[in-house]
Amino acid sequence: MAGTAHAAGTLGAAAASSGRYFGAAVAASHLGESAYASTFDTEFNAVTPENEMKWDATEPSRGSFSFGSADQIVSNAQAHGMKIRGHTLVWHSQLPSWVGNLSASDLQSAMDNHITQVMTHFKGKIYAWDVVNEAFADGASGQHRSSPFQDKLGNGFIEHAFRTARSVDPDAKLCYNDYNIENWTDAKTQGVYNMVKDFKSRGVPIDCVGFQSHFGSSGPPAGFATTLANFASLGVDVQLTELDIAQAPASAYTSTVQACLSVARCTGITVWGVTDKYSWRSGDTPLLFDGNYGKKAAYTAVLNALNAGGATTPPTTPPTSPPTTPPTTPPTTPPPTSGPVCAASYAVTNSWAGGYQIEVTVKSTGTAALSAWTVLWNQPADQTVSQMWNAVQGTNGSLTTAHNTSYNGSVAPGASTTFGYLANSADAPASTLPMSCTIS
Ligand code: G2I
Repeated sequence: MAGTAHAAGTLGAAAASSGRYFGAAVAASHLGESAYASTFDTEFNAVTPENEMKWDATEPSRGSFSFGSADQIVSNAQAHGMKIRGHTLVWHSQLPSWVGNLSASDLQSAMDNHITQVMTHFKGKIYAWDVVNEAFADGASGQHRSSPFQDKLGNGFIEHAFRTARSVDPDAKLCYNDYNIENWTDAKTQGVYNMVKDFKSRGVPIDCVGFQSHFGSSGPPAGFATTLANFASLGVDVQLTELDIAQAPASAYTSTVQACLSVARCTGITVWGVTDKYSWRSGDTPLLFDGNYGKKAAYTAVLNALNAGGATTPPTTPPTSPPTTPPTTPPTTPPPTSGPVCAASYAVTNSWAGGYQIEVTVKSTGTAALSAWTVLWNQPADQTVSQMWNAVQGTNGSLTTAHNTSYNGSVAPGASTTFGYLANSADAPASTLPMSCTIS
Protein backbone atom coordinates (compact mmCIF):
# COMPACT_ATOMS: atom_id res chain seq x y z
CA MET A 1 0.00 0.00 0.00
CA ALA A 2 1.66 3.24 -1.05
CA GLY A 3 1.66 6.29 1.21
CA THR A 4 2.04 6.57 4.93
CA ALA A 5 -1.59 6.85 6.04
CA HIS A 6 -2.04 3.09 6.31
CA ALA A 7 1.61 2.09 6.64
CA ALA A 8 2.15 -0.88 8.93
CA GLY A 9 4.47 -0.34 11.88
CA THR A 10 6.20 -3.72 12.05
CA LEU A 11 8.12 -5.75 9.51
CA GLY A 12 5.68 -8.64 9.65
CA ALA A 13 2.60 -6.46 9.23
CA ALA A 14 4.21 -4.49 6.42
CA ALA A 15 5.08 -7.69 4.56
CA ALA A 16 1.58 -9.03 5.16
CA SER A 17 0.13 -6.02 3.34
CA SER A 18 1.28 -7.65 0.10
CA GLY A 19 0.54 -11.22 1.27
CA ARG A 20 4.09 -12.01 2.33
CA TYR A 21 5.87 -12.93 5.55
CA PHE A 22 8.95 -11.37 7.13
CA GLY A 23 10.83 -13.76 9.38
CA ALA A 24 13.99 -14.11 11.39
CA ALA A 25 16.25 -17.00 12.29
CA VAL A 26 16.25 -17.46 16.04
CA ALA A 27 18.13 -19.51 18.59
CA ALA A 28 16.11 -21.19 21.35
CA SER A 29 18.85 -20.32 23.82
CA HIS A 30 18.12 -16.59 23.44
CA LEU A 31 14.34 -16.71 23.79
CA GLY A 32 14.68 -16.21 27.53
CA GLU A 33 16.32 -12.82 26.99
CA SER A 34 13.42 -10.41 27.18
CA ALA A 35 14.66 -7.80 24.70
CA TYR A 36 15.45 -10.54 22.19
CA ALA A 37 12.07 -12.22 22.61
CA SER A 38 10.05 -9.01 22.54
CA THR A 39 11.83 -7.66 19.46
CA PHE A 40 11.35 -10.94 17.68
CA ASP A 41 7.73 -11.48 18.76
CA THR A 42 6.73 -7.92 17.90
CA GLU A 43 8.42 -7.40 14.58
CA PHE A 44 8.39 -10.74 12.77
CA ASN A 45 5.65 -13.07 11.57
CA ALA A 46 7.80 -16.04 10.58
CA VAL A 47 10.71 -17.95 12.06
CA THR A 48 13.48 -20.32 11.06
CA PRO A 49 15.28 -22.20 13.85
CA GLU A 50 18.92 -21.24 13.25
CA ASN A 51 20.39 -24.59 14.33
CA GLU A 52 17.77 -26.53 16.28
CA MET A 53 16.27 -28.61 13.45
CA LYS A 54 19.59 -29.60 11.90
CA TRP A 55 20.68 -33.23 11.88
CA ASP A 56 23.26 -32.88 14.68
CA ALA A 57 20.59 -31.37 16.91
CA THR A 58 17.71 -33.70 16.06
CA GLU A 59 19.47 -37.08 15.65
CA PRO A 60 22.85 -36.83 17.34
CA SER A 61 23.15 -40.59 17.53
CA ARG A 62 21.47 -43.00 15.20
CA GLY A 63 17.79 -43.54 15.85
CA SER A 64 17.77 -41.31 18.92
CA PHE A 65 15.90 -38.12 18.28
CA SER A 66 15.78 -34.95 20.33
CA PHE A 67 13.44 -32.11 19.54
CA GLY A 68 13.39 -30.10 22.77
CA SER A 69 14.95 -26.84 21.62
CA ALA A 70 13.21 -26.94 18.23
CA ASP A 71 9.88 -27.52 19.99
CA GLN A 72 10.52 -24.43 22.09
CA ILE A 73 10.86 -22.30 18.95
CA VAL A 74 7.84 -23.94 17.35
CA SER A 75 5.57 -23.36 20.32
CA ASN A 76 6.67 -19.74 20.65
CA ALA A 77 5.96 -19.26 16.94
CA GLN A 78 2.56 -20.91 17.19
CA ALA A 79 1.64 -18.75 20.17
CA HIS A 80 2.28 -15.71 17.99
CA GLY A 81 0.70 -17.05 14.80
CA MET A 82 3.99 -17.12 12.92
CA LYS A 83 4.88 -19.22 9.88
CA ILE A 84 7.68 -21.70 10.54
CA ARG A 85 10.38 -22.68 8.05
CA GLY A 86 11.97 -26.04 8.82
CA HIS A 87 15.74 -25.94 8.34
CA THR A 88 17.08 -28.40 7.27
CA LEU A 89 16.68 -32.11 6.58
CA VAL A 90 19.59 -33.10 4.33
CA TRP A 91 22.81 -31.05 4.49
CA HIS A 92 26.49 -31.99 4.46
CA SER A 93 27.24 -29.65 7.38
CA GLN A 94 26.30 -30.04 11.05
CA LEU A 95 26.02 -33.71 10.23
CA PRO A 96 26.92 -36.03 13.11
CA SER A 97 29.97 -38.14 12.35
CA TRP A 98 28.03 -41.44 12.45
CA VAL A 99 26.24 -40.49 9.23
CA GLY A 100 29.49 -40.18 7.32
CA ASN A 101 30.58 -43.66 8.34
CA LEU A 102 27.68 -45.62 6.83
CA SER A 103 27.66 -47.80 3.73
CA ALA A 104 25.60 -46.56 0.77
CA SER A 105 22.53 -48.67 1.50
CA ASP A 106 22.69 -47.89 5.18
CA LEU A 107 23.08 -44.19 4.46
CA GLN A 108 20.00 -44.33 2.24
CA SER A 109 17.90 -45.84 4.99
CA ALA A 110 19.33 -43.46 7.59
CA MET A 111 18.45 -40.50 5.35
CA ASP A 112 14.92 -41.80 4.74
CA ASN A 113 14.42 -42.42 8.42
CA HIS A 114 15.76 -39.01 9.39
CA ILE A 115 13.43 -37.22 6.98
CA THR A 116 10.51 -39.34 8.12
CA GLN A 117 11.03 -38.95 11.86
CA VAL A 118 11.76 -35.24 11.81
CA MET A 119 8.94 -34.33 9.43
CA THR A 120 6.50 -36.54 11.29
CA HIS A 121 7.37 -34.90 14.60
CA PHE A 122 6.62 -31.43 13.22
CA LYS A 123 3.83 -32.46 10.85
CA GLY A 124 1.13 -29.85 10.41
CA LYS A 125 3.26 -27.09 11.93
CA ILE A 126 5.75 -26.30 9.19
CA TYR A 127 5.03 -23.93 6.32
CA ALA A 128 8.05 -24.95 4.25
CA TRP A 129 10.95 -27.34 4.73
CA ASP A 130 14.46 -26.84 3.38
CA VAL A 131 14.52 -30.49 2.31
CA VAL A 132 17.99 -30.30 0.82
CA ASN A 133 20.43 -27.51 1.66
CA GLU A 134 23.54 -26.40 -0.25
CA ALA A 135 24.01 -29.42 -2.53
CA PHE A 136 25.69 -27.52 -5.36
CA ALA A 137 29.36 -26.62 -5.68
CA ASP A 138 30.70 -23.08 -5.75
CA GLY A 139 32.67 -21.98 -8.76
CA ALA A 140 32.36 -22.74 -12.43
CA SER A 141 31.31 -26.40 -12.44
CA GLY A 142 27.57 -26.00 -11.92
CA GLN A 143 27.66 -29.53 -10.49
CA HIS A 144 26.73 -31.06 -7.15
CA ARG A 145 29.29 -30.66 -4.40
CA SER A 146 30.98 -33.59 -2.74
CA SER A 147 29.21 -34.75 0.44
CA PRO A 148 28.52 -38.11 2.10
CA PHE A 149 25.14 -38.13 0.31
CA GLN A 150 26.51 -37.19 -3.10
CA ASP A 151 29.54 -39.42 -2.87
CA LYS A 152 27.68 -42.55 -1.77
CA LEU A 153 24.21 -42.13 -3.28
CA GLY A 154 24.96 -40.11 -6.41
CA ASN A 155 22.93 -37.30 -8.00
CA GLY A 156 19.65 -39.05 -7.26
CA PHE A 157 19.82 -38.36 -3.53
CA ILE A 158 18.16 -34.97 -3.95
CA GLU A 159 15.20 -36.32 -5.87
CA HIS A 160 14.91 -39.19 -3.44
CA ALA A 161 14.86 -36.79 -0.48
CA PHE A 162 12.08 -34.70 -2.03
CA ARG A 163 9.96 -37.74 -2.87
CA THR A 164 10.36 -39.07 0.65
CA ALA A 165 9.51 -35.69 2.13
CA ARG A 166 6.30 -35.38 0.10
CA SER A 167 5.17 -38.82 1.21
CA VAL A 168 5.66 -37.90 4.87
CA ASP A 169 3.99 -34.47 4.92
CA PRO A 170 2.05 -33.65 1.75
CA ASP A 171 0.97 -30.28 3.17
CA ALA A 172 4.38 -28.70 3.79
CA LYS A 173 6.03 -26.80 0.98
CA LEU A 174 9.26 -28.50 -0.04
CA CYS A 175 12.20 -26.22 -0.82
CA TYR A 176 15.72 -26.49 -2.16
CA ASN A 177 17.88 -23.89 -0.36
CA ASP A 178 21.33 -22.56 -1.32
CA TYR A 179 23.67 -19.54 -1.27
CA ASN A 180 25.46 -17.84 -4.17
CA ILE A 181 22.58 -18.60 -6.51
CA GLU A 182 21.34 -15.01 -6.62
CA ASN A 183 23.27 -13.94 -9.72
CA TRP A 184 21.52 -15.34 -12.80
CA THR A 185 24.59 -16.01 -14.94
CA ASP A 186 26.60 -17.87 -12.28
CA ALA A 187 27.22 -21.53 -13.04
CA LYS A 188 25.88 -22.49 -9.63
CA THR A 189 22.62 -20.62 -10.27
CA GLN A 190 22.28 -22.33 -13.62
CA GLY A 191 22.97 -25.74 -12.10
CA VAL A 192 20.20 -25.30 -9.53
CA TYR A 193 17.83 -23.82 -12.12
CA ASN A 194 18.34 -26.81 -14.41
CA MET A 195 17.71 -29.20 -11.54
CA VAL A 196 14.43 -27.48 -10.63
CA LYS A 197 13.38 -27.40 -14.29
CA ASP A 198 14.12 -31.10 -14.60
CA PHE A 199 12.23 -31.86 -11.37
CA LYS A 200 9.19 -29.92 -12.56
CA SER A 201 9.22 -31.62 -15.96
CA ARG A 202 9.33 -35.08 -14.39
CA GLY A 203 6.89 -34.44 -11.57
CA VAL A 204 9.47 -34.65 -8.78
CA PRO A 205 7.77 -32.81 -5.91
CA ILE A 206 9.39 -29.42 -5.31
CA ASP A 207 7.47 -26.29 -4.31
CA CYS A 208 10.02 -23.61 -3.61
CA VAL A 209 13.60 -22.44 -3.89
CA GLY A 210 15.31 -20.58 -1.05
CA PHE A 211 17.90 -17.95 -1.91
CA GLN A 212 19.96 -17.54 1.23
CA SER A 213 21.08 -14.01 0.31
CA HIS A 214 24.18 -13.63 2.49
CA PHE A 215 25.45 -10.49 0.80
CA GLY A 216 28.55 -8.32 0.99
CA SER A 217 28.14 -4.60 1.63
CA SER A 218 27.24 -3.93 -2.01
CA GLY A 219 24.07 -5.97 -1.56
CA PRO A 220 22.41 -8.20 -4.13
CA PRO A 221 23.72 -8.70 -7.66
CA ALA A 222 22.09 -6.41 -10.21
CA GLY A 223 20.05 -9.20 -11.78
CA PHE A 224 18.65 -10.64 -8.56
CA ALA A 225 15.02 -9.87 -9.48
CA THR A 226 15.56 -11.58 -12.84
CA THR A 227 16.87 -14.67 -11.12
CA LEU A 228 13.86 -14.78 -8.81
CA ALA A 229 11.46 -14.27 -11.71
CA ASN A 230 13.12 -16.94 -13.82
CA PHE A 231 12.88 -19.53 -11.06
CA ALA A 232 9.28 -18.54 -10.30
CA SER A 233 8.37 -19.07 -13.92
CA LEU A 234 9.29 -22.74 -13.49
CA GLY A 235 6.27 -23.00 -11.18
CA VAL A 236 7.91 -22.74 -7.76
CA ASP A 237 7.65 -20.18 -4.99
CA VAL A 238 10.85 -18.31 -4.25
CA GLN A 239 11.91 -17.00 -0.84
CA LEU A 240 14.84 -15.06 0.59
CA THR A 241 15.76 -17.39 3.40
CA GLU A 242 18.87 -16.16 5.25
CA LEU A 243 19.25 -12.50 4.38
CA ASP A 244 22.07 -10.47 5.92
CA ILE A 245 24.22 -7.75 4.35
CA ALA A 246 27.66 -6.70 5.57
CA GLN A 247 27.39 -3.32 7.33
CA ALA A 248 23.66 -3.35 6.56
CA PRO A 249 23.55 -0.42 4.11
CA ALA A 250 19.97 0.85 3.90
CA SER A 251 20.10 1.05 0.11
CA ALA A 252 21.29 -2.55 -0.24
CA TYR A 253 18.47 -3.75 2.00
CA THR A 254 15.97 -1.69 0.00
CA SER A 255 17.01 -3.15 -3.32
CA THR A 256 16.95 -6.68 -1.88
CA VAL A 257 13.40 -6.26 -0.58
CA GLN A 258 12.31 -4.66 -3.85
CA ALA A 259 13.66 -7.64 -5.80
CA CYS A 260 11.37 -9.94 -3.83
CA LEU A 261 8.40 -7.58 -4.06
CA SER A 262 8.74 -7.43 -7.83
CA VAL A 263 8.00 -11.15 -8.16
CA ALA A 264 4.47 -12.31 -7.30
CA ARG A 265 5.72 -15.73 -6.24
CA CYS A 266 8.37 -14.36 -3.90
CA THR A 267 6.36 -15.26 -0.82
CA GLY A 268 8.58 -14.02 1.99
CA ILE A 269 11.88 -12.87 3.39
CA THR A 270 13.79 -14.17 6.41
CA VAL A 271 16.76 -12.34 7.93
CA TRP A 272 19.41 -14.56 9.45
CA GLY A 273 19.11 -13.35 13.02
CA VAL A 274 17.36 -10.72 15.12
CA THR A 275 20.30 -8.70 16.42
CA ASP A 276 23.89 -8.07 15.35
CA LYS A 277 24.89 -9.30 18.80
CA TYR A 278 24.14 -12.93 17.92
CA SER A 279 24.69 -12.90 14.16
CA TRP A 280 26.85 -15.74 12.80
CA ARG A 281 28.84 -12.90 11.20
CA SER A 282 28.44 -10.35 13.97
CA GLY A 283 31.70 -8.65 13.02
CA ASP A 284 29.92 -7.52 9.87
CA THR A 285 26.96 -6.02 11.81
CA PRO A 286 24.71 -7.23 8.98
CA LEU A 287 21.22 -7.20 10.55
CA LEU A 288 18.34 -4.79 11.12
CA PHE A 289 18.71 -4.39 14.90
CA ASP A 290 21.99 -3.42 16.57
CA GLY A 291 23.46 -5.17 19.59
CA ASN A 292 21.15 -3.20 21.90
CA TYR A 293 18.06 -3.94 19.81
CA GLY A 294 18.04 -0.42 18.40
CA LYS A 295 16.46 -0.11 14.96
CA LYS A 296 19.13 0.61 12.36
CA ALA A 297 18.69 2.70 9.22
CA ALA A 298 18.32 -0.59 7.36
CA TYR A 299 15.28 -1.41 9.49
CA THR A 300 13.48 1.74 8.38
CA ALA A 301 14.50 1.14 4.78
CA VAL A 302 13.05 -2.38 4.86
CA LEU A 303 9.86 -1.25 6.58
CA ASN A 304 9.31 1.49 4.01
CA ALA A 305 10.04 -0.80 1.09
CA LEU A 306 7.60 -3.41 2.41
CA ASN A 307 4.92 -0.78 2.97
CA ALA A 308 5.39 0.48 -0.57
CA GLY A 309 4.27 -3.00 -1.70
CA GLY A 310 4.90 -4.72 -4.98
CA ALA A 311 3.58 -7.47 -7.18
CA THR A 312 0.83 -9.03 -5.15
CA THR A 313 1.16 -12.64 -4.15
CA PRO A 314 -1.87 -14.91 -4.48
CA PRO A 315 -4.29 -14.30 -1.61
CA THR A 316 -3.26 -15.81 1.69
CA THR A 317 -6.50 -15.00 3.46
CA PRO A 318 -9.80 -16.26 2.14
CA PRO A 319 -11.26 -13.64 -0.15
CA THR A 320 -14.66 -12.62 1.16
CA SER A 321 -17.10 -13.74 -1.45
CA PRO A 322 -20.05 -11.48 -2.06
CA PRO A 323 -23.41 -13.05 -1.18
CA THR A 324 -24.61 -15.03 -4.12
CA THR A 325 -28.11 -14.23 -5.25
CA PRO A 326 -30.01 -17.40 -6.01
CA PRO A 327 -30.46 -17.47 -9.77
CA THR A 328 -34.10 -17.66 -10.81
CA THR A 329 -34.82 -21.05 -12.27
CA PRO A 330 -35.57 -20.87 -15.96
CA PRO A 331 -38.91 -22.45 -16.88
CA THR A 332 -37.26 -25.16 -19.00
CA THR A 333 -35.51 -26.70 -15.98
CA PRO A 334 -37.05 -30.03 -14.96
CA PRO A 335 -38.76 -29.99 -11.54
CA PRO A 336 -36.25 -30.50 -8.71
CA THR A 337 -35.65 -34.00 -7.40
CA SER A 338 -37.29 -34.50 -4.05
CA GLY A 339 -35.11 -34.26 -0.92
CA PRO A 340 -31.71 -32.57 -0.64
CA VAL A 341 -29.57 -32.75 -3.79
CA CYS A 342 -26.49 -30.74 -4.75
CA ALA A 343 -24.50 -29.95 -7.88
CA ALA A 344 -21.05 -28.38 -8.17
CA SER A 345 -19.63 -26.23 -10.93
CA TYR A 346 -16.07 -25.08 -11.44
CA ALA A 347 -14.73 -21.76 -12.73
CA VAL A 348 -11.19 -20.41 -13.11
CA THR A 349 -11.07 -16.96 -11.51
CA ASN A 350 -7.37 -16.17 -11.83
CA SER A 351 -4.16 -17.70 -13.10
CA TRP A 352 -0.52 -16.68 -13.19
CA ALA A 353 2.82 -18.26 -14.06
CA GLY A 354 2.91 -21.23 -11.73
CA GLY A 355 -0.54 -21.23 -10.27
CA TYR A 356 -4.22 -20.53 -10.46
CA GLN A 357 -7.35 -19.80 -8.45
CA ILE A 358 -10.62 -21.66 -8.75
CA GLU A 359 -14.11 -20.87 -7.53
CA VAL A 360 -16.58 -23.71 -7.09
CA THR A 361 -20.31 -23.06 -6.79
CA VAL A 362 -22.28 -25.60 -4.79
CA LYS A 363 -25.94 -25.40 -5.66
CA SER A 364 -28.83 -26.92 -3.76
CA THR A 365 -30.89 -28.43 -6.59
CA GLY A 366 -33.39 -30.61 -4.68
CA THR A 367 -36.64 -29.81 -2.89
CA ALA A 368 -35.14 -29.81 0.62
CA ALA A 369 -32.29 -27.74 2.06
CA LEU A 370 -28.78 -29.17 2.25
CA SER A 371 -27.39 -29.60 5.75
CA ALA A 372 -23.96 -30.70 4.55
CA TRP A 373 -22.14 -31.14 1.26
CA THR A 374 -18.94 -32.58 -0.14
CA VAL A 375 -17.52 -31.88 -3.59
CA LEU A 376 -15.21 -34.47 -5.17
CA TRP A 377 -12.93 -34.17 -8.16
CA ASN A 378 -9.83 -35.60 -9.74
CA GLN A 379 -7.03 -33.10 -9.11
CA PRO A 380 -4.11 -33.55 -11.58
CA ALA A 381 -1.15 -34.86 -9.55
CA ASP A 382 1.19 -32.09 -10.68
CA GLN A 383 -1.28 -29.34 -9.77
CA THR A 384 -1.17 -29.27 -5.99
CA VAL A 385 -3.93 -27.54 -4.09
CA SER A 386 -2.07 -25.16 -1.79
CA GLN A 387 -4.89 -23.40 -0.03
CA MET A 388 -8.66 -23.62 0.28
CA TRP A 389 -11.23 -21.27 1.79
CA ASN A 390 -14.92 -21.67 2.69
CA ALA A 391 -14.40 -25.48 2.63
CA VAL A 392 -12.23 -28.09 4.30
CA GLN A 393 -9.91 -30.03 2.03
CA GLY A 394 -9.66 -33.82 2.20
CA THR A 395 -9.26 -36.91 0.08
CA ASN A 396 -11.42 -39.86 -0.84
CA GLY A 397 -9.26 -42.51 -2.47
CA SER A 398 -7.49 -40.73 -5.28
CA LEU A 399 -10.06 -37.93 -5.36
CA THR A 400 -9.66 -34.52 -3.76
CA THR A 401 -12.61 -33.49 -1.62
CA ALA A 402 -13.96 -30.25 -0.21
CA HIS A 403 -16.41 -30.47 2.69
CA ASN A 404 -18.54 -27.60 3.94
CA THR A 405 -17.31 -25.57 6.91
CA SER A 406 -19.40 -24.99 10.06
CA TYR A 407 -20.91 -21.87 8.51
CA ASN A 408 -21.90 -22.88 4.98
CA GLY A 409 -23.29 -26.43 5.17
CA SER A 410 -26.91 -25.27 5.10
CA VAL A 411 -28.08 -24.25 1.68
CA ALA A 412 -31.76 -23.65 0.95
CA PRO A 413 -33.38 -25.25 -2.12
CA GLY A 414 -32.39 -23.28 -5.21
CA ALA A 415 -29.69 -21.34 -3.35
CA SER A 416 -25.96 -21.78 -3.71
CA THR A 417 -22.71 -21.15 -1.90
CA THR A 418 -19.13 -20.97 -3.11
CA PHE A 419 -15.69 -22.06 -2.00
CA GLY A 420 -12.30 -21.50 -3.56
CA TYR A 421 -8.83 -22.90 -3.77
CA LEU A 422 -5.38 -22.08 -5.06
CA ALA A 423 -3.22 -24.61 -6.87
CA ASN A 424 0.49 -24.61 -7.64
CA SER A 425 1.01 -25.74 -11.18
CA ALA A 426 3.42 -25.35 -14.04
CA ASP A 427 0.48 -25.78 -16.38
CA ALA A 428 -2.55 -23.64 -17.03
CA PRO A 429 -5.71 -24.79 -15.24
CA ALA A 430 -8.20 -26.94 -17.09
CA SER A 431 -10.97 -24.75 -18.49
CA THR A 432 -13.58 -27.26 -17.30
CA LEU A 433 -13.25 -29.94 -14.64
CA PRO A 434 -15.97 -32.48 -13.80
CA MET A 435 -17.00 -32.22 -10.14
CA SER A 436 -19.50 -34.31 -8.26
CA CYS A 437 -21.40 -33.30 -5.16
CA THR A 438 -22.79 -35.45 -2.32
CA ILE A 439 -25.06 -34.36 0.54
CA SER A 440 -23.00 -35.62 3.48
O1 G2I B 1 26.64 -20.33 7.91
C1 G2I B 1 25.53 -19.51 7.80
C2 G2I B 1 24.34 -20.28 7.31
C3 G2I B 1 24.57 -20.78 5.89
N1 G2I B 1 23.40 -21.48 5.38
C4 G2I B 1 22.88 -22.53 6.20
C5 G2I B 1 22.69 -22.09 7.64
O2 G2I B 1 22.26 -23.16 8.44
C6 G2I B 1 23.96 -21.48 8.21
O3 G2I B 1 23.69 -21.13 9.57
C7 G2I B 1 24.76 -21.19 10.45
C8 G2I B 1 24.30 -20.72 11.81
O4 G2I B 1 23.92 -19.39 11.72
C9 G2I B 1 25.46 -20.84 12.81
O5 G2I B 1 24.97 -20.60 14.13
O6 G2I B 1 25.26 -22.49 10.50
C10 G2I B 1 26.42 -22.56 11.30
C11 G2I B 1 27.01 -23.94 11.20
O7 G2I B 1 27.30 -24.29 9.90
C12 G2I B 1 26.05 -22.23 12.75
O8 G2I B 1 27.21 -22.24 13.55
C13 G2I B 1 27.25 -23.20 14.54
C14 G2I B 1 28.68 -23.28 15.06
O9 G2I B 1 29.52 -23.66 13.99
C15 G2I B 1 28.75 -24.30 16.14
O10 G2I B 1 30.04 -24.29 16.68
C16 G2I B 1 27.73 -24.02 17.22
O11 G2I B 1 27.72 -25.06 18.18
O12 G2I B 1 26.38 -22.89 15.60
C17 G2I B 1 26.35 -23.89 16.58
C18 G2I B 1 25.25 -23.58 17.57
O13 G2I B 1 25.48 -22.35 18.17
